[in-house]
Amino acid sequence: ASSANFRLEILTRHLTSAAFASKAGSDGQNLEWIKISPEVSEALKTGSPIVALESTIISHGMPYPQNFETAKELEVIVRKNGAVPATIAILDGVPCIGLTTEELGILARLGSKARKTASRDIAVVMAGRENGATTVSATMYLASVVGIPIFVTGGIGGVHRHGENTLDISSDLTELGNTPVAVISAGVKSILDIPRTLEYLETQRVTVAAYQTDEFPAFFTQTSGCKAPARVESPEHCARVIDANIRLERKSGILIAVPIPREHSASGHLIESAIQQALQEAREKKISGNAETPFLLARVNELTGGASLASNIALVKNNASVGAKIAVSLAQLQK
Ligand code: PSU
Ligand code: MN
Repeated sequence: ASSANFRLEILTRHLTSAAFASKAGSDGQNLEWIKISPEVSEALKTGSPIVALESTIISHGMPYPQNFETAKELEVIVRKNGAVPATIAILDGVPCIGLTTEELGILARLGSKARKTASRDIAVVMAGRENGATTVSATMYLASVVGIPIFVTGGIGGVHRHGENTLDISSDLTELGNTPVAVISAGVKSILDIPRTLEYLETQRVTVAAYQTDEFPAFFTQTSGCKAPARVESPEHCARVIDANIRLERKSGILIAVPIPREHSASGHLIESAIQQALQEAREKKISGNAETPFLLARVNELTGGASLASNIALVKNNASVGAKIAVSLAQLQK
């Protein structure tokens, strides 16, 4: 009964969105407020597995053309593992759930000219008919609006170092506290304060589990020195955790932390020292707020001669494969 309810809920949400969309489109401005691709729309109707993907990672997280190649490859990996990819972004003010290859290309070429769009920014980007690359918080929110329960990314935002003074805590964490979507990531980067990030996730009631490990991973490295609150062993195990949260009607999200594959973690310590230098430079240049994460990512990539980018691409691909398998298991559980 629970699975039938869940599917009904997804369908209702979807129909509601579609109704809103056509309403918005008939007001003479020819502007739909949300656009769901035909493929994603069909998958929502039939209860087929879907994986949401974010777009800030494309625009601000990686340089062109690697960002475009990666965006396309992630979709291929999701499909190979039996799920439908739904990359989410805002184009000309319209939140889009599922992008065409051409649209992925537009976003990849726009790079940081697209606005980095967190949850709070969605309305502004819509009203201004801008192009917005959605962060983890905005992507989660839009995925939940249409009823997609699983979302794959590289790393989430967190409590910044010195966050206890600056209050710079990514809205990814509060969105995780308020939006019932499971986020598959490689943990958080050590550009952030990992112990405080874990504390804050607990405060936000987020279910956090590490995949096949006891430790919470630190993005470029498999370990962070912090123990994960829970451990999951397989895609089926993850799906059971997600299914339990859905049955409980918990309104908060889930974070599944998948360590970077061992064969790609070799340069982890080299990258770690680059991170220290980049943090120092960010402080000297007084870079803060939402410019900090993109600055650090780009600078670490320069300092490591591209090694961090290669690791980043490898771990996101791995997350896409794990995430798609979880989506397939979840769809089976809810049949
Ligand atoms: N961490 C990464 N790569 C990224 C981001 C974070 O390793 O691309 C992006 C994600 O979109 C994340 C956002 O949601 O940065 C967090 O930004 P902020 O710290 O400003 O909240
Ligand atoms: Mn911030």
